Amino acid sequence: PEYQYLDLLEQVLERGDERLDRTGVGTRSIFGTLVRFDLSDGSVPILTTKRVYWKTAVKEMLWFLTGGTNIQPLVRDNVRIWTDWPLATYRRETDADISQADFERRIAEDDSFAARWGELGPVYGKQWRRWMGADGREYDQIAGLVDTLKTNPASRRMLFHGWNVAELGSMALPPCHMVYQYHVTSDGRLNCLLFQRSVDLLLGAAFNFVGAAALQLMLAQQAGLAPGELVWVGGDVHLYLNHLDQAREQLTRAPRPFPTMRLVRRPASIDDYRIEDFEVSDYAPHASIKAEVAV
Ligand code: THF
Repeated sequence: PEYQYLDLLEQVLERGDERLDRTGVGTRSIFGTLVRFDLSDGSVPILTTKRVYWKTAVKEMLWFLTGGTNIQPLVRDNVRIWTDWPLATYRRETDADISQADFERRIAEDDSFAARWGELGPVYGKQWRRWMGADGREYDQIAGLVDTLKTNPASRRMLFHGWNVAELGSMALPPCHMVYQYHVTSDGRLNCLLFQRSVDLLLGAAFNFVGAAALQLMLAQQAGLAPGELVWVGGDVHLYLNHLDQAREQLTRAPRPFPTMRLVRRPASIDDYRIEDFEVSDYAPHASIKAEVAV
């Protein structure tokens, strides 16, 4: 189960270096960590020491794959984890005193409002599917990856990257989970190594594990492979100072076995997956843990 994750929580609590961060909330952080999850038995790292809304995390991953960078489709699908950043911009620039619910309603219902205020800039989806090259052409890193997985699985160049230096300034937030590298074993297992430069260990990490695992299942299915290991590497791994009590609470809970995730259908391409294609079984988590996200 999730002992490696719980060990990280404990390390950050016990010996994390405390300082003020970009958001003004303050963090305790450690630097340079690695966690391995074995997906070969069908299990996926959906944490059990609190309830994780895994469908939200999978929907987020599917949204990345569409190449979208506007929160409108997320909000219409009841995914609210990206609202805070556009909402903060809207409040700052218009001086409006609008609630999150009212802002989300306008984003969902009013296309021109969404076009103006729901845009995150050239974040994940743009870089993954339409990376603008110096030659003026757009590069689809995901299609390239699927093609290489099928045609040259021994390649050491199977990766995609979100850190487009020239475009960082126009992103609402530079990518946190930024490089995904893949590796195929001689017996046909697909391994993934994800490098994440910045890790909100209480809130974000749980989502990032699920998103990466879901993507690994989709890629494996498309390439006719079986899922192998998910190796997750964290750079600045931190707990926000307003998450310390929640982390302590989570550490009191005994982890349970990870659930399994199965794809119920084999879509024609990596672009054709829907949330209904994902089936999770034997998920028996502890109660959810509430925490504020730092913006
Ligand atoms: N910024 C910060 N500070 N933390 C992050 O985890 C984070 N992300 C994305 C971008 N910036 C970040 C946004 N992802 C939640 C989960 C993921 C997020 C943002 C917020 C969250 O609030 N989760 C709650 C509620 C879930 C729900 O409402 O469905 C939870 O209990 O898990 C990391 O990529």
